[in-house]
Amino acid sequence: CVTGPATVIAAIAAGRRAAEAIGEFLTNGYIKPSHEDYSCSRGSLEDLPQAEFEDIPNLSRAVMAELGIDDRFGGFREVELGLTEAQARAEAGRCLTCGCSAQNTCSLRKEASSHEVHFEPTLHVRPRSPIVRDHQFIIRDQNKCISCGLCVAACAEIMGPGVLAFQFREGQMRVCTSTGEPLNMTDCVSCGQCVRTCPTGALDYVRERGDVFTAINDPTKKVVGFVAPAVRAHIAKEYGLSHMEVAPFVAGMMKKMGFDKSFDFVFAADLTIMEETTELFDRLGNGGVMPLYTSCCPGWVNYAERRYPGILPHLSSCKSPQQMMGATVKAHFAKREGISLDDLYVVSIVPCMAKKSEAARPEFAPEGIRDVDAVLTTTEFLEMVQMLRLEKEDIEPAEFDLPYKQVSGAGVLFGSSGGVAEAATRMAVEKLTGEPLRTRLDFVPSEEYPYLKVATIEAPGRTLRIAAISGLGNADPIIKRLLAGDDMGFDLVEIMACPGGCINGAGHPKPKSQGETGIKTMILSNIDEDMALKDSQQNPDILRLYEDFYGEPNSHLAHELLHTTYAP
Ligand code: HC1
Ligand code: SF4
Repeated sequence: CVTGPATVIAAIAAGRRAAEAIGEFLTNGYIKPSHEDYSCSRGSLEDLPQAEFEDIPNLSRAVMAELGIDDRFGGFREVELGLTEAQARAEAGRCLTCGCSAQNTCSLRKEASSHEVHFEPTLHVRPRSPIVRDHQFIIRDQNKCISCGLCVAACAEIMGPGVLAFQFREGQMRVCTSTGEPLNMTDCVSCGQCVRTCPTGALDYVRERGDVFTAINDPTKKVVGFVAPAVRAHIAKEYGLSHMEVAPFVAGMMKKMGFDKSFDFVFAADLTIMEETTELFDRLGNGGVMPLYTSCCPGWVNYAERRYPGILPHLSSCKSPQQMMGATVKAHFAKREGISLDDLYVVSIVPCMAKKSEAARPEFAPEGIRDVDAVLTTTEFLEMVQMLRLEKEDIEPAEFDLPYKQVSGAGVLFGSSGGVAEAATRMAVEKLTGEPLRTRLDFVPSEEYPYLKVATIEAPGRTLRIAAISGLGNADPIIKRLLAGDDMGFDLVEIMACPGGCINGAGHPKPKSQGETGIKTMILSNIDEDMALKDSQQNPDILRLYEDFYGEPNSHLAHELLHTTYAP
């Protein structure tokens, strides 16, 4: 284990130099230590992959958490890590640092304790298997694996791709890919649910928070952050905030953390509705490929590209809100503020791991400059808050910034399953009737497929049939029927990879109790209910953006910046 006990030992062995390295990171941003800076109780760290020791953020977090050091930036340099070996071993007997924010409520620890398994303060040394890095963001460390099978079940039963399996290798039962290929060559959709469910940290993901700290601490950079709809649901729950307190709290948090500008991602959800609903009407009016399938969930897009390429013509050409926001900030905001793209650093804060791979796609880096420079999960964002030692009372509520300040309730609904379809329907109904839709969509479960929610809206001259489904495995039968020629009479179908939608994304910390999905859905619904601005198409800042920059939905410029194509 590198980020757990061995880190403690490494830090102790390196003594003051480690403390200084961490202090440097916390005060100045990300720095890379050299291998010679550390030594390890298991022999030379030279034996281990370099990349593991380049992640100072993990190191600092591990040391802080495991040594219980409660100090802020300035004083950190003064900390002496003078523990005895016995103390170090006692510390090492505590939890592995598994990337889990629920170490004290960890189900594995509870289960172990209920079976009278005691935590012995000894270092557990096993033969070391190399860390597997066969995916852009997911890291597998067999040394920590206890063969519980939760990742295999999450992938096959919760999500659907089913790309992980147990295989007997080198005398051990191990979790591998079912085809034996590297993970990035399989139908893995990068959702990260296997990582989220892993109770030991055997599966983990690459953090980008070090890069974000570096940008924040670089005086030449303007750091712009935007925060996704579902992140607020988690933060409201975590900090005990009411549904209307949470957005100003998050904006205040971002300002305190050092972001130069903070925007609400919901603005981009509104922009997506303008583009996607216009596309829907265009397809309906011009005999385009129908039904239209949503494309804002990158896990779903990955699944369609890898497993069902035949469905790609049905996917909306709209980029996701994350990529629309990034493209708009880099093209419109940069120009308006006179900021060179070299000095602008754009960070998205999301509940999703697949958004990391989405932002890294080459088509979203025109001329080699990414529209979104870094993607932080909710977990990473809260880890940064924790590293900065920011408490609830340190946060002054604030407003999101101009020019993307106003957002609609419809955009907030994006964060839970059915929300994208509902937001689009609000605009479609207004287009058809001239009147806003003031009731919530009455989704009912389909008789054939229990996870499929269907709503029918009667408008003058047209009946709209809308469907929503979450969990990729749940969507399989619908996709297969479509590919066999049966469109089931739908106009618009929303698919979200994670069950329940983004509120259940793997970028959130592990749930601490049952029923969290329901609570988070309710928070987003309540926000929509209490917002005066309900509809994306009525958002004054969106209308101004079209007037000043894009012209109209689906304009030439909008197509260039806000739409994309898919690759089978
Ligand atoms: Fe989602 Fe979306 S709703 S994909 O679930 O369309 O991550 O919250 O940010 O892009 O807006 C996630 C959430 C998110 C996008 C939006
Ligand atoms: Fe399966 Fe998602 Fe993990 Fe990929 S990231 S292996 S699809 S659970």
